[in-house]
Amino acid sequence: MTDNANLPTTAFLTADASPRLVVDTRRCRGEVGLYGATVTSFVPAGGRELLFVSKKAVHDGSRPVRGGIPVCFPWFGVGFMDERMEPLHGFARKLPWELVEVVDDDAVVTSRFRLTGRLAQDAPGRHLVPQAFTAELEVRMGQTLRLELAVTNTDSEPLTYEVAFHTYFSVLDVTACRLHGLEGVEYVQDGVAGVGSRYPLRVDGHIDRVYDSATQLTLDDPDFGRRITITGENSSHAIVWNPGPQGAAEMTDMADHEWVQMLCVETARARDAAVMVAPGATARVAVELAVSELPVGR
Ligand code: TA6
Repeated sequence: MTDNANLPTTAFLTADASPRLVVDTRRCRGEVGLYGATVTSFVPAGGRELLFVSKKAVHDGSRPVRGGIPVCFPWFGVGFMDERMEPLHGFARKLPWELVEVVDDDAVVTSRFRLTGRLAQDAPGRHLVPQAFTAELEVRMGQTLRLELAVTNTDSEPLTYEVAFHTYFSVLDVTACRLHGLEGVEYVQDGVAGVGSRYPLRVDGHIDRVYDSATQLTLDDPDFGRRITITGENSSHAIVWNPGPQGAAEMTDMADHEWVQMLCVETARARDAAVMVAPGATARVAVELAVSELPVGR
């Protein structure tokens, strides 16, 4: 669907080189780029932007946008096989998805984006996951933001895949934030195992940890006075990533100082918990992001 005539009045497609679905209702405003089906903005009514997008992000479809919520699929990072799978984070975030439908039920605008194995046939890395599939990303924008990836195995062979919602949260100063829910939880960083301390996580530089966690997390940002609640469904891991000053300086699509303004808290189904779907079956993984006022004193 690329025709604005079929959209509700609360949504429209931009007609520029990087087409985006823009949703504007009394509950929220948001944007989803068709390239990678990447949510790049979500602003709940009366609130501020939830998602970080770098000022140096590239929006011409030549590479994933540095920010928003790229969908890592059909693998996360270097993948679930023993050898390194390329490209990093799978091919889905580097392909245009089809917009299937947009429905406004008054409280929530639901948009659906589709990527099939056929659309991905020429993508680098496709041979690593060669099965026929249909992936459908449902984006629900209301008072909260909910993403669900439903993958149907349309092949005669079983399908194994990983998925991560690689969410970049916008924060005023990451060093003042606290991430709750990973206390005492096991993680791996650079191949080395560790365990979260008994205190909420503070980030003051580079971090790249894959936590063995499927529980609800909360990110408290005292400077913005807000709490973000991150609820995964059918997920297995939480990834916390910030490039730190040196990492940001090395990236061409992130400004040097911007590491302070973002924190990735990713919701994934990955590694030993990769999804296995039988022929004809569908599997779903989802995340819901809700914003509330930070209780006084936190
Ligand atoms: O999910 C964390 C991570 O895998 C980091 O290791 C870091 O490289 C980040 O993702 C961003 O990856 P990208 O390919 O978008 O530069």
